[in-house]
Amino acid sequence: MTVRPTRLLVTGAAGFIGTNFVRHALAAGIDRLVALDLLTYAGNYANLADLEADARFRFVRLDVAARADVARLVVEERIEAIVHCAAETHVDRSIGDHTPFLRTNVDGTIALLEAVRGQAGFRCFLHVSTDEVYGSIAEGRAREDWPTRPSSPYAASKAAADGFVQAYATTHGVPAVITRCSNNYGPYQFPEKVIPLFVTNALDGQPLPLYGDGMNVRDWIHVEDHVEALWHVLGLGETDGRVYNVSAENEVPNRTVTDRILALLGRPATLVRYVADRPGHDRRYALESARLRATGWRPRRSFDEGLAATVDWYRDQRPWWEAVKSGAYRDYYERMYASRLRAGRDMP
Ligand code: NAD
Ligand code: TDX
Repeated sequence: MTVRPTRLLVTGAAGFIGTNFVRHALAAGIDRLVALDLLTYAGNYANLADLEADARFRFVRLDVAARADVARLVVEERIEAIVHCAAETHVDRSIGDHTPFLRTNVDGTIALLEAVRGQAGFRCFLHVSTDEVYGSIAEGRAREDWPTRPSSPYAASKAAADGFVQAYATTHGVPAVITRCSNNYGPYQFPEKVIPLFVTNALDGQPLPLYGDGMNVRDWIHVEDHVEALWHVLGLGETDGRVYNVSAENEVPNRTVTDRILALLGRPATLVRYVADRPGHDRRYALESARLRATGWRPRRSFDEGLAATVDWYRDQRPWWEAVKSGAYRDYYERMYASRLRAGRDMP
């Protein structure tokens, strides 16, 4: 029985999955948790502010790609494991400008690997990756031994980072494991991603910009099931660079997700606008998670109950998302959607 590391560094801690993981690890009794985040547009310190009262918790604003600072922090805090969530994560933004994706997702991951390489007492680098590295899945569900075929610059940067993690495990003996999870939804998700975007737009009676024919399929998992999987993997003690897919094996077309959100909020279908598609838009994601399930992990939330709870969370947390949707977000929204919405159609 492997003992889970007790001194953790969580990168990207003020983002969606980072916030949920930090809260989970503290509630589960971790001894020390250092939360690192650069607080880019996607990072929100308010998500973590109440945790400063906990003596086990420390927040550090830092760029993961700042090698010397990251290396110093790892030594100073006697870090035993890293849960690496920090990344540029939005596919649409990566199409416009790949450069921050290369810097954070690839250089940043290498900086962390360099920081822990050869460190006595370091036990696990958990790289939080994505199903998008497999590309669009025409049939069946992707397994861990499938080749990576990234379609977007975002996915290419994540696949490259996965490769570096495996290379450092093989060449330098860095203890590492990779998780590839499907699409997450739940509390604290930045409203550029489809579910929080559509929920908050619907709450405000604004149009929901559905890409293409709305029939692209995503494999949805509640974020709490994902962070439970990360916590579980940390306890397995697997450190040879192996990959675990994380999925609820729940494939849903975007149009169905949209209909369910509207039904939960009692809003009309006339809010839906079919807009010009995302270039290179992967048609379908589907992951097989038998390898992880064989170790004892199971997702616990159904999509219906998880989506209803998520819609309730956004309904109750209007101040949280109104603050997030102000300022630079408005420019982003205008740039990304204004002309597409004008040219869009009400029905397919
Ligand atoms: P997010 O965009 O909500 O959060 C990313 C966080 O990283 C932000 O807090 C941001 O400030 C921080 N960050 C960005 N650049 C940084 C830098 N250079 N240095 C330090 N911090 C930096 O993303 P998320 O949805 O929480 O995703 C977390 C991880 O999970 C990512 O690696 C992503 O690829 C992966 N993932 C996400 C999903 C999903 O559906 N959201 C699914 C599978 C995998
Ligand atoms: O306005 C929109 N309209 C729309 O129809 C947006 C933002 C998205 N979509 C569609 C595109 C996708 O088919 O909804 C689906 C989900 O899109 P996103 O929320 O942008 O997620 P996706 O591109 O699938 O990637 C997500 O899952 C895997 C995360 O953003 C990644 O970080 C993660 O790795």
